[in-house]
Amino acid sequence: MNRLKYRLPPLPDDVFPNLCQAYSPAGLGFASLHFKQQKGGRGEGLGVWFSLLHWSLLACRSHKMERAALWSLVLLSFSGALAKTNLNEKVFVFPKTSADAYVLLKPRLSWPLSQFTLCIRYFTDLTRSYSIFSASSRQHDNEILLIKHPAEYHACVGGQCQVFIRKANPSSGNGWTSACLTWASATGITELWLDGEPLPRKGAAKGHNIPTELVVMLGQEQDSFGGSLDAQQSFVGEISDVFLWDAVLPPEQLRSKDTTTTALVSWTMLDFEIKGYVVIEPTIQ
Ligand SMILES: [Ca+2]
Repeated sequence: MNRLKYRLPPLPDDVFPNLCQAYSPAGLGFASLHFKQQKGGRGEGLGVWFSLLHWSLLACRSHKMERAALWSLVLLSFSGALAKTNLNEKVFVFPKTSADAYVLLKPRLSWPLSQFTLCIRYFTDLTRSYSIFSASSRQHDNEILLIKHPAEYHACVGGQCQVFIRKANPSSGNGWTSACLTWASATGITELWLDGEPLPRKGAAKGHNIPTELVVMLGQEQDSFGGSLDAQQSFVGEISDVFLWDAVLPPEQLRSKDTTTTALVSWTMLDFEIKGYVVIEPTIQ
């Protein structure tokens, strides 16, 4: 009796063969879309679901698998495609200088970006240059880049970089820096906010659109599409609260560090992959 309690619902007899027939071609279509856009883009998530559904239905038809097992496959495919992690109250620790430790983020852009806001918090005692956020495209290794040099920040969009200099001493007491970068294609205007305060605005890449196919990295600076990493620009320390929006957030929201707007990259629903020596730890301050 106990076993019955955990059984998944069976598919109705008349629906099952129709599903097999209807989803076989649809599954192939979505599967090909998936393999064409493996690096992210419209339809990838759907592609994963339907390709798994497709193969499970084919297997089911040819090998007469139990229908309950089919449901498990379908449910598994959905849960896998939706796996995202809430890293609230957690940080990525980058423990040491390296050219092979980083975190890949997967924003899954549905269309080219004509504007964005990037926010990130970090904690480091590095005195050399270090990358804070690096997104490369096939056209530009510095498609979106925020990098700190000893005396200045460089913010790049579409391969065009602007220098930002913070003259006032950092006011935050706990050593963490909160940085937000905004950019709008229509004007090219680029804003860098540090600890809730804006620096004088600059402009770059007016009229540019950021392509959907990006490799987004924390911890390293890319000098080619997904590679050419330099240990001397690697990040060592802690990174938290990473968000990327496809909008320029208004000043009041940037001042208050309000992250409630739906984001392409959200720290509370993060799709990521750790490469090399990077550790997730609870926040300690
Ligand atoms: Ca670069």
